[in-house]
Amino acid sequence: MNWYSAGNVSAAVINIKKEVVELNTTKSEELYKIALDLMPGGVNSPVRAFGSVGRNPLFIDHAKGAYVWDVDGNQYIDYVCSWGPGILGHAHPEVIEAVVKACYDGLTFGAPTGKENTLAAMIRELIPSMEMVRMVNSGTEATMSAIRAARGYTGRDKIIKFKGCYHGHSDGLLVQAGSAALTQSVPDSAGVPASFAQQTLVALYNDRDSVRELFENNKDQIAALIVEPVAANMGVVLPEEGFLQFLREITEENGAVLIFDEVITGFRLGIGGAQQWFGVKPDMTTLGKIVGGGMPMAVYGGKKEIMQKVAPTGKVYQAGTLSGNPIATTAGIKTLELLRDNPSIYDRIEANTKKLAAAYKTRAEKFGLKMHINQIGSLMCAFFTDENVKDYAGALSSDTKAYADYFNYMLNNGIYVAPSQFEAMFISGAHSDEDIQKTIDVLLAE
Ligand code: KE4
Repeated sequence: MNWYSAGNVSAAVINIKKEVVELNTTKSEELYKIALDLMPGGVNSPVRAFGSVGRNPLFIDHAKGAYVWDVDGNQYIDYVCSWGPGILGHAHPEVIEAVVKACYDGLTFGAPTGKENTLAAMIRELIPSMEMVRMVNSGTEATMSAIRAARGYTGRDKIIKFKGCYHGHSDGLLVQAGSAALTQSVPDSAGVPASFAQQTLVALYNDRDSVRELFENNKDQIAALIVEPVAANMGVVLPEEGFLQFLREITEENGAVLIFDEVITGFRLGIGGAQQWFGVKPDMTTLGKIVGGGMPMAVYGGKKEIMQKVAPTGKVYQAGTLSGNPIATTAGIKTLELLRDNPSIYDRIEANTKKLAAAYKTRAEKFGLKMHINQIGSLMCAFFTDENVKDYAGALSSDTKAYADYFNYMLNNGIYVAPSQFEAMFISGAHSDEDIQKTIDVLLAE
């Protein structure tokens, strides 16, 4: 069965961009209709709206291990993993037990706790470049604050980011952004004053000349260069050999702060993240997702001389009511302990990801599909193009309609992958050999 036909969006479901039509009403549909009246697009984050896959969103009832269940009782093998935090699988018993216990001691104090010391020390042990850290509540806050610290440290205003990389939704970073900004084709968001965007220079991922040119044309004006060491918000695009080392050298030469946005890759590509994987040491790093074990928690940090510019020791102001709260730190500590003390998880999830990547390639050959697979560790992406996707233009060459058909085919067969071509597929320690085999069977079905 060719999923192009099998996955064709049934007439019974109307793309949300047009209207929600009650045809085969399900509980998800009912909740969605209510949500549309309450929240923009009925969601609290745009990618959840399923806007590019031609069907209305699933409302999730609960999740456990490798599975999510929607409110209609349908079970799916989950490869979204809440966009990355779920490396241990959903509701890991030891994480839940620790969080529930912590809740009885109070949810938030707005005062320092020993747990923040524990988590900060673990982060420094596992990612030594993070000599000093500050905890915040989202990846957006982490990247926004890291850039402010870099500006305060250098006294410079401009930053460099890469087209198609996504670092959250702070004004200066919503310039040629990836993730849902790319999916919704609003890489330059409305509401961002041109004066803000002017401080953000945009280079091309894996294109050294585009970086050199910006540094040459903005001598001594660039505070920082921020990069996803593995781009995972234009689909998954790997750094070419030596590219990260090149960024390390050119930022060093120009007195600019090198920021690795490891919100996705941190503790995902191994316990030391992408900087350990590639052996390149940034000046600052941002973490999110896994570091909070599923709770709202993110971190920015790096060289002590930079971080000491942050209030109250320095003049770079940044604050947060719930930053480092005892529940999120509990979830983060337990998650990192489980990963640190069971390093074999990384071999297992990488091996399973490689198995899946091979099955996608087999599918493409078997049915003569245009498909390119990028995979590293437990991250992968199936691009619907015959180009070797190694940059933004390559990612954009993908057939997003074919992706939508693939998404619906997989969903109709009990497998939940990212509802957008420009996201990553995440494999967790909870995905069993049977789950992987079922996924392969669905991929290779006639
Ligand atoms: P949050 O503000 O969403 O916690 O993190 C922003 C962020 C920063 N840096 C990187 C590399 C990221 O991938 C993200 C957020 N990732 C997206 C998924 N690609 C979050 C999902 C969503 O926007 O709903």
